[in-house]
Amino acid sequence: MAKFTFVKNNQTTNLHTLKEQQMKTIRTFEDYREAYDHSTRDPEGFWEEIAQEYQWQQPWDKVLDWNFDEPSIKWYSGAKLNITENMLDRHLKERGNKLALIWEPNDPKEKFVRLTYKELHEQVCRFANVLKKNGVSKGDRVCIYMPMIPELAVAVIACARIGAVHSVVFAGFSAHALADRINDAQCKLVITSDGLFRGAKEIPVKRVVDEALESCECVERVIVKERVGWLPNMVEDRDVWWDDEIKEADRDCPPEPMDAEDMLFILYTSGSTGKPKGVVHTCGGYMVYTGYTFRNVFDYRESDIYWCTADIGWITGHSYIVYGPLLNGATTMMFEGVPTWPDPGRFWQVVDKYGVNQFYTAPTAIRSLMAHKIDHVLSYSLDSLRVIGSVGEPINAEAWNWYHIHVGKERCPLVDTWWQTETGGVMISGIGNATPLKPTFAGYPMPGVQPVLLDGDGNEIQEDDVEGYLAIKHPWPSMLRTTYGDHERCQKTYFSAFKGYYFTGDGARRDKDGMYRIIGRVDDVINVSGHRFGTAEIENAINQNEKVVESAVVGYPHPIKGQGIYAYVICQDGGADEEILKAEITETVVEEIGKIARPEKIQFVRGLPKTRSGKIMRRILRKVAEGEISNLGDTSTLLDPKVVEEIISGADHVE
Ligand code: 6R9
Repeated sequence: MAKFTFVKNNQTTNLHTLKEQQMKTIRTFEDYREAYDHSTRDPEGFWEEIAQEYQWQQPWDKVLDWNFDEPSIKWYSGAKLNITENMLDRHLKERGNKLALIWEPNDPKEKFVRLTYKELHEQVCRFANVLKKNGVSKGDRVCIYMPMIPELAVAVIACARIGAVHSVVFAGFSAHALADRINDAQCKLVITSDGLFRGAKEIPVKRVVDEALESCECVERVIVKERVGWLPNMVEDRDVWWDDEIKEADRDCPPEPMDAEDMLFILYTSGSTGKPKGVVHTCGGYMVYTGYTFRNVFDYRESDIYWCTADIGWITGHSYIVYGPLLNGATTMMFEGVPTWPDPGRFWQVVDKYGVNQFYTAPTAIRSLMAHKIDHVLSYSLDSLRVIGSVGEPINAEAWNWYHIHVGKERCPLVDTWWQTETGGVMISGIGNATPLKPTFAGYPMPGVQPVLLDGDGNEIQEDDVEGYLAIKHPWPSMLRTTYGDHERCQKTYFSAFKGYYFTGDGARRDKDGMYRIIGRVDDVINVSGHRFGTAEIENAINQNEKVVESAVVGYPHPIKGQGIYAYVICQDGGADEEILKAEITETVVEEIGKIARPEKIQFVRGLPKTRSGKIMRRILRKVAEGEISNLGDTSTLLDPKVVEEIISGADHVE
């Protein structure tokens, strides 16, 4: 049982009924249809109306200006705003004493933290002043490499307060990966912690930053929050403690006026090519879209307690732990721990402890819990839950049913939310109780989203009950604007495969009811436990090992992770022990990217199936990894078909 009892919001307000009527809220299928029709008939009018809910320092001249060729996308041009004014200041009068943030620590025996809107506002303003004092001003990039502690959210919002661009890097990435991201964005300052707790483990964080900074000349200052109580090495004239700095900071920090199209943040994500790219989101459109989708997808009501289990290091944490909920004056939870520690009932214990109303997690977490005794779920009531959500990867039927039956008790709608780092917010998804549920289907597009299925030639497939490449036809407010420092890359990656469309990289099916089911990536991106990796990125890492001559990586179906990483590796001769070599290669990947990218299987081969022009035929490697060797397709274009036989005989396939 929880040692600390939790008292729900002590300030409730009747004003919300009035507010809800004023705000565009979807409660029924009729509401959805109406909103969707409006949004396609008159996209600008639709998004203009939604935008009016917010506080703007100056109105826009034009709602939308766009072309998908360059691409150039501008929402609310001419307008000025500060997103944090809408997340904090705007709520102070009515919701000042309402809880903004609840933090549940890794260890259930440690005390949780609660911050009201007033308290969060004060923390943010103080830390924003700390940033200023340490030389950060509007437009500067700040890297945040922190565990899931309240200061991570404070740091993110404080950057937005002063117009600094945050680049949050998930604290599981290696020093090497961190350095690449810091250098790419030319960050001036890094915010981190001494260490972090994860289940039974304590992990050094500052040490990783120190190592990364050996190759980052741009960083002038590091701010360190104490979490585990270690005494890290503090570099003179560079490193300062969060607690020392914030003590002296003023609690007053006016929000920096930002243009709607000024950069709000950069978030790195993997694509088909080797180097992760910095996806850029801007202030105005991101605010309007994340606020709108949060409220509707999760059927959010004023006194709800909302919990998304993601890490703020990923887009889900940005949009649906920090920005979306706070824009709506909601109470959002942050969880530092893992689903299976101290036991596999942790999620459900926390749901009961706080009376969580919306619970949002990833299929991989569900699958890892399904592997344990059902008693871990059944011993909790879960009565408070009203909506449950899924994100990050396709949810298979078994996981969908388990989640729906045992967690949602067949009473809560299960919203399967399809979206991407690049889309900023949820694109295709169930909407609370308003839209119909269909297992393993994400469902209908959100208002304002115009998905199409394309055939290989880029023609729109008009019929239903078909599969195709998933693309989007019209801009929505929170779409990416560019990839940091390399606009051409943005154009090539997303806007050149099919002219006139944003291409998602996913394949999808549309059924006879017009509902969408996401099949998965159609490019060289592997989705491991909801984390994206490019095959080239992992190959580059493996090739850093001096014994490796060449490698090829593919994804294969994995029962818990969704996809696992299967690496085919050519090593130099030398008769080294295979197990030792495997361990060394794994270590190289951990150093280059992080533990989350560890290959599940490594097979040593003497050659790779290549075409005469030297291209690796991954299709064949994928089939071998899946154990589908009876159906390899056409291998006649291979330079040396014998290679395939050898690979099959040594394969470590999945049964
Ligand atoms: C939000 C997020 C994006 C990729 C995306 C797709 C996969 C995400 C999904 C889903 C099926 C869902 N994906 N949600 N596939 N159903 N509900 O995860 O962003 O990390 O950028 O990943 O994840 O393949 O293209 P991101």
